[in-house]
Amino acid sequence: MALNFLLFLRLVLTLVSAAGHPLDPLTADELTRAIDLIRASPLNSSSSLAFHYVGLDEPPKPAVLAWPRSAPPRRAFVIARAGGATHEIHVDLSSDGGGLILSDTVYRGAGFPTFTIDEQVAASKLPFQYPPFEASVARRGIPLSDVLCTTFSVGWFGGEERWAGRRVIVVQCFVAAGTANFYARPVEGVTVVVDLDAMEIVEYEDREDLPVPKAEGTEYRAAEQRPPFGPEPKPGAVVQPEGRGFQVDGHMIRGTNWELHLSFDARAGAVISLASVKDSDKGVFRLVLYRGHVSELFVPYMDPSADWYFKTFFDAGEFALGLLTAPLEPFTDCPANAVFMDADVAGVDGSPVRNIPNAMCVFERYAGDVAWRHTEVITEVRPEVSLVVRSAAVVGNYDYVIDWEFKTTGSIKIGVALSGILEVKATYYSHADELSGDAHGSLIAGNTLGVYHDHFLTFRLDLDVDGPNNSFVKSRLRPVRAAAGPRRSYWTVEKETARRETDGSVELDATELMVVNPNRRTRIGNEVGYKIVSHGGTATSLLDDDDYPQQRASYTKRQVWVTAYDEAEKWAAGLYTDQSTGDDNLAAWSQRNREIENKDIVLWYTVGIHHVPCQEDFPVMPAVTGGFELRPTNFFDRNPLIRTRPNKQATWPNCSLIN
Ligand SMILES: *[C@@H]1O[C@H](CO)[C@@H](O)[C@H](O)[C@H]1NC(C)=O
Ligand SMILES: *[C@@H]1O[C@H](CO)[C@@H](O)[C@H](O)[C@H]1NC(C)=O
Ligand SMILES: *[C@@H]1O[C@H](CO)[C@@H](O)[C@H](O)[C@H]1NC(C)=O
Ligand SMILES: [Cu+2]
Repeated sequence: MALNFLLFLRLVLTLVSAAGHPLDPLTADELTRAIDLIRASPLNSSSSLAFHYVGLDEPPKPAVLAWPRSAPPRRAFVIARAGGATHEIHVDLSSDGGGLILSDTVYRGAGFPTFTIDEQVAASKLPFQYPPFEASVARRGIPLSDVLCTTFSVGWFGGEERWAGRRVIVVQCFVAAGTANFYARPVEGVTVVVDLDAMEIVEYEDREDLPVPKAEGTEYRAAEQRPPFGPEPKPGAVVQPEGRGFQVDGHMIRGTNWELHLSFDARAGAVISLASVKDSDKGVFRLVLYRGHVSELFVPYMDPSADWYFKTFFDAGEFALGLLTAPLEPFTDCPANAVFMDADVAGVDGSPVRNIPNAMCVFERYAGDVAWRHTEVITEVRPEVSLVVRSAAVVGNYDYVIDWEFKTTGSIKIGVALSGILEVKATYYSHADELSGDAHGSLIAGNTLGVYHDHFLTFRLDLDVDGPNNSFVKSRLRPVRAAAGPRRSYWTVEKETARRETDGSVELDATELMVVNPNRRTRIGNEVGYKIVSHGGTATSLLDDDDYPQQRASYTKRQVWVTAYDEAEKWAAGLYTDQSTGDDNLAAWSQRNREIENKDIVLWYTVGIHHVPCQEDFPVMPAVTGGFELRPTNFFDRNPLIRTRPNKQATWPNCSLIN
């Protein structure tokens, strides 16, 4: 009987799990059903119905944690524009083949949803039927067929803009002739403002005939390079003769000592959930990160002139990092031992669904590094091996490679590598000596300025260290004057637990920052926790607090914020980021000053990079990296790798490369 019951139970569990994990992204079929339902609703009567976001309506945490005993209904959250209004629509997808619109509310607050790719493409084509633009291009002696235009968000500057209240985008253009690198050849001085709802040009400016930078030296394609060539590293590949150390089961990844759920969102890109680490001493998996993803990417440029002042981009909230995720190249973007995963996103006017092949890769990193070692007569060394989830978003000119690395030591390391092409400005100058003191950029090629700017990449990390109720502890190192003995000074540690959100935002300094679970202790009584370790990229914004872009991204004055968990607070610059005013951002939420001690809390970490461009960044930028680590601190009772055996001598394949 008992055996039969267990078999029955297993069957039930299998059936439930076959239906997928509650945090799985919407499938192509679910995306289509959500869109079709809205198309079949009265909203379809608006000829302008467009889908700006379609994604999983994330089930409440208790429902996710109750899975697979019970499964929450599958729901979609949709942001659509129809008849000039922004609609927030919740759709139930749980009934087979059908579905139901649960609610449809019009959003009337500040800001607009992320742009669709369709409307950006349509806007960037408008100048080509606009005679003043054709005249500007002709006056510069450029054939119109050589010109290519792209879109730039317009920002928000106090609501006094001529287009205030309307959804507009700026179109600027480049010369695509003679190079694959059109970003290096701006048609400087020409700014086109397009009303996206009316899809028409509402403003046009041609300020000055600056020279278009030459195509020479802008090529980065291997086939276009001429000798002498650069360094040519020998080919190499990571080989795992006994196979991979992790399994992929739907969206669950089970690695050497980590289990996690890997999802994908049109706005955030890769989303990590339920990351749990194996405690070999206790023989159990322990939850660390309930959910983590990129929340916002703020990139303000430092040129206040008429053509450039508005360039203060929110790449996640305005352009959607998931939509801009690029397929990863096997063997170069990811090592030979990687597994690739696709992602589905809603197509532009909702149909068809677009599949991004190789949107994410998962691999084990064997970099030949040491996890721990000691040599004393005997020699003991353990290799560092980690499980990496990688994706890359290409936001126009810039490429952002984002890595989530889960180490056998229990650390989670989050890294970002910035590459791609600088946003450049044409200038009359061709020599650095001609530049004035306040040029807003560096001369990086003839007639080409690399404009100063920042990158602020904010991560939302809902840490649930051994359970949802956590605290944020700041350990200050305080220098002390010695009262007695030969020493005159030393330092000691003063711990302070943040009680409310005002204590939860900090600038990184000598303080050790930890998220602990005060309800769980190690055998010898320390609170279990994870500390934050910075790995470069700790810049904070230097803009004045009353500057408009800074009001919108006011949270970039501090690297670390801790807030009370609220499922509505996911996007650091607000849900509606295009033309946002800063009234719905991380800093504003924090001002509510909720209690954060022994509560479900969310950690926000911003990787910040001030970028003073240099010649090596041209014509394409060698990756600049930054990141941070969440490192177990009194989480395990001892070094979790103590019983890890050293790598045994593997039977390597007979590989002709060796000879
Ligand atoms: C929605 O409207 C379009 C025209 O705007 C029409 O072609 C289409 O059939 C409509 N779809 C539904 C499901 O009513
Ligand atoms: C977390 O704390 C809240 C009170 O703030 C309490 O109601 C809840 O039971 C706690 N949850 C756990 C899992 O300890
Ligand atoms: C590799 O294989 C070739 C033939 O397949 C053999 O001649 C050679 O001895 C092998 N080398 C090693 C190192 O096993
Ligand atoms: Cu940069």
